[in-house]
Amino acid sequence: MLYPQSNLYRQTIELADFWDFCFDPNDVGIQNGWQKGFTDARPIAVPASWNDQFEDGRDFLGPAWYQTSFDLPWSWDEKRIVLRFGSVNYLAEVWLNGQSLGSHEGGHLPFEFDATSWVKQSGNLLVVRVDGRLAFDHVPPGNVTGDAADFFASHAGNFPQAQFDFFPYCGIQRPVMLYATSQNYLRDIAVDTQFQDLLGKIHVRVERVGEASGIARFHLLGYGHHSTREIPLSNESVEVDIDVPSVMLWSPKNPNLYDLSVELVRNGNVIDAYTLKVGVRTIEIVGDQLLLNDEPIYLNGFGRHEDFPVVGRGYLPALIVKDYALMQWIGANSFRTSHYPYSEQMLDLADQLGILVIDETPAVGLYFREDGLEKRGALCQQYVREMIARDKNHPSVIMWSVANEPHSTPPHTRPFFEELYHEAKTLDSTRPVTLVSFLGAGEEAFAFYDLICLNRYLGWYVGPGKLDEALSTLSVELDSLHEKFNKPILLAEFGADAIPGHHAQPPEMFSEEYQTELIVRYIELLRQKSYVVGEHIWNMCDFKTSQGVTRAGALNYKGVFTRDRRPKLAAHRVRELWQKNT
Ligand code: BDP
Repeated sequence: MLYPQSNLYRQTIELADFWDFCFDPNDVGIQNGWQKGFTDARPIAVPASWNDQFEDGRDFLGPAWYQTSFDLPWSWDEKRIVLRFGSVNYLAEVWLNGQSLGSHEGGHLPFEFDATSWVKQSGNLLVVRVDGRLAFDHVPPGNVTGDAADFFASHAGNFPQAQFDFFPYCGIQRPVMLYATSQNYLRDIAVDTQFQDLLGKIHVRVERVGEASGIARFHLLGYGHHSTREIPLSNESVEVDIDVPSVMLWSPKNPNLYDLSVELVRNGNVIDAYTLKVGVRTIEIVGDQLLLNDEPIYLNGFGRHEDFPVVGRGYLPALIVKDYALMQWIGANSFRTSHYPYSEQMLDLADQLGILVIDETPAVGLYFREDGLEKRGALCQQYVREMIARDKNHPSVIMWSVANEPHSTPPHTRPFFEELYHEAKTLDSTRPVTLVSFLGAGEEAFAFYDLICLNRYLGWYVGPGKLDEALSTLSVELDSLHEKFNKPILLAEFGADAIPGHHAQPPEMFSEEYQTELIVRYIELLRQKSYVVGEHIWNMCDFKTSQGVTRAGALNYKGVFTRDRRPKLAAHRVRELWQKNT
């Protein structure tokens, strides 16, 4: 899936504005668009979650209605016009001028509709129904009852009743865009890259729609290199291998990016074009090592969230810049998009700045009660497909994570995760695929995933306050996990809550000192294990979650930065360690 782009052959507008909005607590519903009976429409900012924008809607999860009107820019006649949503959480239904365009399930991933037949030059009315209510057959799940709820001991009874530990923000959370292309257009571009000595190779596959006459032209530009290739069109897809002599590889130290422009040309005229940033790099697991460009790489960084006051999980460009500035300040080289794919812009900047990303689907808190299992399985597959379709061309993305902490003890979870693994590998054989688990040796899926990602809270939830015990248990467990599965291990989560400004000597739980000591001692231990390929602290920043007795102020305080991005004591100590290692 190509992100909308403006150039001589494509044009994009963003419907970012104040839209009309109303809650529909009784699920009155509408027919063919905005319900006339809703008299209490109020302005809402798009994109942003709705929960923190009003005084009466924080815990209301839907359904709700959005409406806006727009005119087209001039010169869009004869064009194919597409309406694209970057992320709507959780269920979206869309009408344009009274016509249903379709629906989408699942937040954090884009979807689009061909609106050509329904859009007018002026006076268009766009209506979106959003339903973020939690349900047992959603992914991620919520409001689970019965036995399955017992699995979620730490979240049980929290309000809202999410089966995951972050606030279930709802709404239109990323940009809504309209874009125009010609009727013959580039549908998709996929690159994968290799190199041998100084010779880089970029394999490009282009999918296009429209008449089969003409050529596809490829320009590669950067670092003194400029080459052009032309391939005659015959099928719906075209492939080419481009050689890059004296290649400048992409890496965290040197995030070199080439410009690849693809043009569709007929009778000498360009009819569509798209430019993609391409980083030439390889990533693979060999033995106990993670190799980037054939060199071992150690991941130090964080699990994170897209989360900020007022906007919730809404797209906030300044926050993206700030978070990368903090990552660079502290010396992080990587993060995981826990527990859902982050914005495309977050990945664009990771490409530019040389940050390594483990890209994770929204499959968090999965449980395996029979009812709804088939639907949840289909959704997990859909998320894997949508995430890879969206993010496959980012050099910064070094790995796919199909799920976080599934409750995968029953036997039928094995085929479930085998299928997800194969889905990811079939779509992209160039990246390792992982699954993040708290089960340890009991996680059968570790047998066939490429890397072991383990979450551990010893000294916190398990053995609170007992750090010596925590460290020796962890050490033994890591060794036996490695012995059992014979794969490299990333400690994908570890940490402790610290209330900013709360101090204790000797350190005790919830103090900045205890968080610091726990993190530093974990890191020191991890560095002694040759098969450990990384440490991701949970979490980079404090973040909002449901209300419950373990979450003071409805915040998870495991950030080494506060929610407003101020360093805690741990941040300074981690910085000393990470700066030394980079
Ligand atoms: C882990 C989850 C993460 C939570 C964390 C915690 O993966 O989402 O926020 O625990 O409890 O199990 O802080």
